[in-house]
Amino acid sequence: MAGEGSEVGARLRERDLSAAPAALNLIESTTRRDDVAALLREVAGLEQRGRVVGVTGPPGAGKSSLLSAVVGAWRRDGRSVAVLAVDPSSKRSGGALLGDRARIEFDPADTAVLIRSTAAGGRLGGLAPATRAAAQALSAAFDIVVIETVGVGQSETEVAEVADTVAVVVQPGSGDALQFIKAGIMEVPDVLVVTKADLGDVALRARRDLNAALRSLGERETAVLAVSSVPPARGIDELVAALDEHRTGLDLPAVRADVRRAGALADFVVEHGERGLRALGGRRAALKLLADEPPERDVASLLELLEERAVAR
Ligand SMILES: Nc1nc2c(ncn2[C@@H]2O[C@H](COP(=O)(O)OP(=O)(O)OP(=O)(O)O)[C@@H](O)[C@H]2O)c(=O)[nH]1
Ligand SMILES: [Mg+2]
Repeated sequence: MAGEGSEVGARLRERDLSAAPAALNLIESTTRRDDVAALLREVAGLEQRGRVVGVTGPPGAGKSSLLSAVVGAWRRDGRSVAVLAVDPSSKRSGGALLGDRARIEFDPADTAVLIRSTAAGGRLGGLAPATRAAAQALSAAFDIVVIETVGVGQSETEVAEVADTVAVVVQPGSGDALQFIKAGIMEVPDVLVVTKADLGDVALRARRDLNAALRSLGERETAVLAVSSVPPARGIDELVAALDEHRTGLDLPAVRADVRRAGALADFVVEHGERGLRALGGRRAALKLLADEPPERDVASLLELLEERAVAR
C-alpha cells in the first residue's frame, strides 16, 4: 500500500508544510518503502523550488548556534526553513562536549520552521539514504532545506553531493580546515565561516589565514566570513547574502541532476555493497554511466539502470 505516501507527497507538492513531519516519519521508517517511493514520485521534478544548503564543520565549531541566528534571519525574510541535523552516531566523530552542545533555537509556534535530528549513515559512509530522500522531499515544499553534519573533510564531500551550496564552519584557532584545504583533502567549500568572532583577534587571524590559503590555491571567489552567534550577533546578514549570491550563480538543473545521480549511486551501494560497485567497474565507471543519462531521469530509474548494468556485466 502506498496510499499514504502519495497523499503526503501530494500535500508537499501543494507546499503544505504541515505534511512535513508525516513525510519524515515515512522516510525514516524501514518498513514503508512503497510509501516512500510513492511520496518521492509525487515530488519528482519539484526539487528546484527550494534550495538545499549544507552546513558542516568540526564538533563544537558553532554550527547549531549559527543556524539559530541564520534561521531567524531567513524567517524575518519570510522564507520557510527545514533543518535536518545529522547526529553523529559513532563515538569517533563525537560532537560538542556533552552539555556544551547548543540546540537550534526557533519559535515552536512558527509552522514555517521544522528542525529534525536524523541518524548518520552506516558503515558504507556518509549521509543516510533517508537524509537524501528527506532533503529531496522537503525541498518541494520549503524555501530552504539545511543539512547540518559534523566533521570536516569527508562529511563536506558527502553533503556537497546533496546541497546546492555548502558552508564549512570552523572555529578560530582550529587549523583543521586550513590543513585539509592545503592538502587537497577537502574540496573548497562555497562559503567558509569562522565562528565566535566575539573572541576577537584569534577569529580575525583565522579568517586571514583561510583567505591566504584560498588565494594561494587561486580560489578568489570563495567567501570567507567571520560571524558571532552570541548576542549581539555579527555577520549573519552577510552570511545570508553570501549564500544567496552563491546560489544565484548556479546552473540549478545541472546541480540537481548531479544530486539525483549521486543519490542513485548511494542507494545502489547501500543495496549491493562494494561488491555491487565492483560489478559496475568501480565508482568512477558508475558515475560515468550515470552522467550519460538524460538529466531529468529520477533516482529510482537511475537505480534500476545501475542494477541492470551490474547484472549484465
Ligand atoms: N563565544 C561564542 N561561543 C559560541 C558561539 N557560537 C557557539 N558558541 C559556543 O560553542 C559551543 C558549541 O556550539 P554548537 O552550536 O553546539 O556547535 P556545533 O558545531 O553545532 O556542535 P556539534 O553539533 O556538537 O558538532 C557552545 O558552548 C556554544 O555556546 C559564538 O559565536 N561565540
Ligand atoms: Mg550542532
